[in-house]
This record gives sequence, C-alpha cells and structure tokens, in this order.
Amino acid sequence: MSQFKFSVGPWNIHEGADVFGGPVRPTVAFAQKLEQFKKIGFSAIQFHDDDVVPEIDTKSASQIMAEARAMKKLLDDHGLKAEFVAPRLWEAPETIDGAFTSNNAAHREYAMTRTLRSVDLCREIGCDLLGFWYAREGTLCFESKDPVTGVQRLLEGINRVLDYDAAIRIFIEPKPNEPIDRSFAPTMGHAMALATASNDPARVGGLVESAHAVLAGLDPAGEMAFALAIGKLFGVHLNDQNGMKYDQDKAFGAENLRQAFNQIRVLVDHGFGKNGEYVGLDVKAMRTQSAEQCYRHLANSIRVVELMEAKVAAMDRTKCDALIAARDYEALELSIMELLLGA
Ligand code: XLS
Ligand code: MG
Repeated sequence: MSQFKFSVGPWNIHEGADVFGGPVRPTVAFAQKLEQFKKIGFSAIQFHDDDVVPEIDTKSASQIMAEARAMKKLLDDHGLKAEFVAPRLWEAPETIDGAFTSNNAAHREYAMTRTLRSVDLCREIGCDLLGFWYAREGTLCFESKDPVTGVQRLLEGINRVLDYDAAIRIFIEPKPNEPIDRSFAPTMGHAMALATASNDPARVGGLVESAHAVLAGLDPAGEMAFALAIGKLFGVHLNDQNGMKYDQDKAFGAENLRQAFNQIRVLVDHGFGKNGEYVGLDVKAMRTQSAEQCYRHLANSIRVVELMEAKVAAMDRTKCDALIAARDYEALELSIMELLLGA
C-alpha cells in the first residue's frame, strides 16, 4: 500500500497514434476510463479544459458550465476528485505561434479568455488548481520573438489569473522543448522565478514531470527538491525517459531505477502529499499494447512507486549517516546500489 494519493489524466489512455502513424486502439469512453482508474487505485483526475468539455471552443458559456456540472457529477458517482484544469493552449489555430507569447494580440487575448474560463471550470468541478504547461510559449526561430517580452507576457498571464480569482492556485509545468525548440520556462528554476515575481507568490508553484527534467539534462529528483525547498512543489508527473530525445512518457522507473528511487526518497523525506498533493502520473502505453492491455503502464507505474517506497523505508539511515560523516561516498553509493539490487 502506498502512502500517496494518485492522480491521472484521461489522455494517459489513448489510441496509440504517433507522428508516424495513426491510431492502433479504439477510443475508450470517458466513463469507462474513470471506472478503470478507480479500480487501479487512483483518487483524482487531471483535466485539460477540453477533457472537461469536449470541443469547448464551439460551445456557449451556459452549455460549457452545464457540461462541467455533469462532469462533476460523473466524478462524484465514481468517488473521484478533480486535481487540476489546464487550458489546452496548443491545438487551436489561434495558438499556432504560442498563446500568451504569440506575436498576434488577438491570439494572446484568445489565450487569456480560454485560461480564465478554465478557472471557472476549476470552481465548477471542485478544484482550486490551474495548470500551465507552456507547450508553444517559446520559439522555433529564436529571432521571431523578443525573449524578454516573452517572459514578461507569461508573467502577465499568471497575474491576470491571480487577479481574476482570489482562491485559485497555479502550477507551472516546465519543459525545455517539444513542440517548440526553445521554451521561455524550461526548468523548475524558471518556474520558481516566475512564481516569485508574480503578484501573489504564495499561490504560484511548480509541477515536475520526470521526463521533462531529463529532457533538460537534469535529475527529476533535484528539480523536485528545488521546488520543495521553497515550499512550491504543487504536483508531480512521474514517468520516465530514455535520454534526450522526443518526449517518451514511459512507465515510472522503466529506464532509470536509481533516479526513480531518488524521486520517491525526496518526496517521502520531505512530506510531499501531507498538504493534500497528489502523486500524478503522466505516462503513455506503448503503441504495441492491445486494447485489453492499455492500462498496464498505469498499474505498473504505481507498483514501481510502491516498491520504491519500500526501498526508501528499508534504507539503513544510521549506516548512511556514518558513511556521509566519514565522507566515504563510494561506500555510500555501493550501499544504495545493493539496496536497489536486493543484494
Ligand atoms: C505534456 C504535458 C501535459 C501536461 C498537462 O508534455 O505533460 O500532459 O501535464 O497539460
Ligand atoms: Mg505532464
């Protein structure tokens, strides 16, 4: 049994399409996903605005709120909570060149409208957390945007949300690249700086996705620690990533066990979850999985979290402290490897 509560996004069960080929599995109905999520052991759902209300741009304000209320009921019926709503600011034609940082003023306004509506959705489905994954906030051609103005525009977007709703909290989920080449907020340090520079720093924090940190050449455990140190780790998306290539969203721990161990160690040692935070997953099933097996990556990731929690509990802290005091880090490293390898 884990000490954590887990969350998952509906996009974690998908049809298997990639940039080189179309769907390989049938679409799973939303209610069916919820049922399976609950069975696997999740207690909350991560939402994009259009996961709450599909085709949101084509619907009226009253229709949107009615559908949000229906979603809240569906969650209640399944005994699930909403963790956050993140405006999907990367698919609409208005977001072709970014959202808050688009060079087109009308498009920037589209981003703002859609974001404030996501705050309304948060209220309606019972959460107080808005997520910013800045998919296209950066450049494909570096000279195409003023990089100082770009960062200031991100800050302006954050402040508008804080002003709009006195209770809403915001997390920034940094990622260095993909789909853009250079992000304006590539790491947790950038996210923390934006939070601190905002009008209400207490309500702005960060979410670490393991793979995003690896893509930045950083250790996800270190990124989590950085945000924890200043009381701003609002969430995590555990997964894994084999080096610096396209975003893989592999099952947690599938590539780097020591890094996975250290993420759980940092979270456990610093009481992550004690203020109601969820351990979120953001993992994709392999394209080769059949429809019947398309939930395995979720169950497997939770299993690895639990196994790592057991490893953290089994650490011989007295021995580790003695080795640290003796500055015998080779011996310390070996004792961690033995712990992980069960020797
Ligand atoms: C994509 C992101 C996305 C966010 C939510 O890389 O991880 O899934 O978690 O917008
Ligand atoms: Mg994520």
